[in-house]
Amino acid sequence: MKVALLMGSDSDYPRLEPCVKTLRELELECEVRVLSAHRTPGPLIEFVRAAPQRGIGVFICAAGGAAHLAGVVAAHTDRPVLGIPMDNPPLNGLDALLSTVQMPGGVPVAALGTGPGGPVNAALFAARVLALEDERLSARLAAYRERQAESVAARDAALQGKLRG
Ligand code: RP5
Repeated sequence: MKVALLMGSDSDYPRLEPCVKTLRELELECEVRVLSAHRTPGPLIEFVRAAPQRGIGVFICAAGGAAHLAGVVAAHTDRPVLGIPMDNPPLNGLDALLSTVQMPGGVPVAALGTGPGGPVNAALFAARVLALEDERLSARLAAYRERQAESVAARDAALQGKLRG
């Protein structure tokens, strides 16, 4: 199955590149679109309604400010929806975080953190959902985790070397 990464504006994209990179690293196919809950509500809903026919299993929705993208998508699908609150000024993401996380009961959105961890974790979370029905993806996730642990161990060894002078 595929992932859809939707964003409210192309101005969000530079901070979402780590999400795309992580999805690619896990060999997950992804449709990446600029679709806004406020500026293009009609095309957004058309996209969401047609998405299952194209094999989209999980939606990742990134938006800043009054971030309604994930909530509107969740209102039009039964597939899992992950929300990335973008850390835009002047409130630096607190506005988007609250808009994304405070959904009414009955319309679930899984909110990621604001800041650089959110886009990467959204990709990994989407992969974990799809890996429930995909053993090869599950193995790729295990390998990703292994590489991550090796990288931390290498950085620890480098730090120990530096501290010894
Ligand atoms: C949101 O408004 C977008 O997700 C973006 O984070 C923010 C600002 O959009 P632009 O004015 O840069 O297009 O809907």
